Amino acid sequence: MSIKKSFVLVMMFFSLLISSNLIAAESHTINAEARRFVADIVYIQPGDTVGWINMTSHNTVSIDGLIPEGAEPWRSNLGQNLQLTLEVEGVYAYVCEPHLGFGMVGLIIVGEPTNLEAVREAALKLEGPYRRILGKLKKLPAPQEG
Ligand SMILES: [Cu+2]
Repeated sequence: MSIKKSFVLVMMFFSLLISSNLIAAESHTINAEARRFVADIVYIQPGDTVGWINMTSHNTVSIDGLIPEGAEPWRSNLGQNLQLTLEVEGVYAYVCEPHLGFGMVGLIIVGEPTNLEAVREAALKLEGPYRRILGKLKKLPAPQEG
C-alpha cells in the first residue's frame, strides 16, 4: 500500500472516531417525577449536556455558592424542559422551588468534585427547606485521602 493511501486511511479512521460517541460530549436526562428528580445525583464530564424533562409544574434553579467558581448560574421557567451544557468542573446543587419542601433537590457532579468542601460549607448556612440540599450532599462519597 502506498504512503498516500495509508495516510488517507488513517485520516478516515480519526474522523470516524471523532464523529462517534467515543469522543463526543454526552447528553444526560433528568426526569422530574411527582416530587423528585430522577436521578437526583448525576455524574457527567465537562462539556456534557444535562436536560430536564417532564418539567410541568417544576423548575430548576441553581443555588448561589453551591456551584463551582466561574460557572454560570441558571433559573428555568416553570414547566420549561431546560438544557444546559456544563463546562466547569465541580459540584452543582439545584432545587425545584415549588417542591423544595418535599426535598425536590438535585446534584450534578461535573468531572471531579473539586469544590465539594466549599459547597458543604455554603450549604451549612442555608435556611429552611433549602437545608434539604445538606441531606443530598451527605449521599456523596467521602473525599479520598491523599
Ligand atoms: Cu418540582
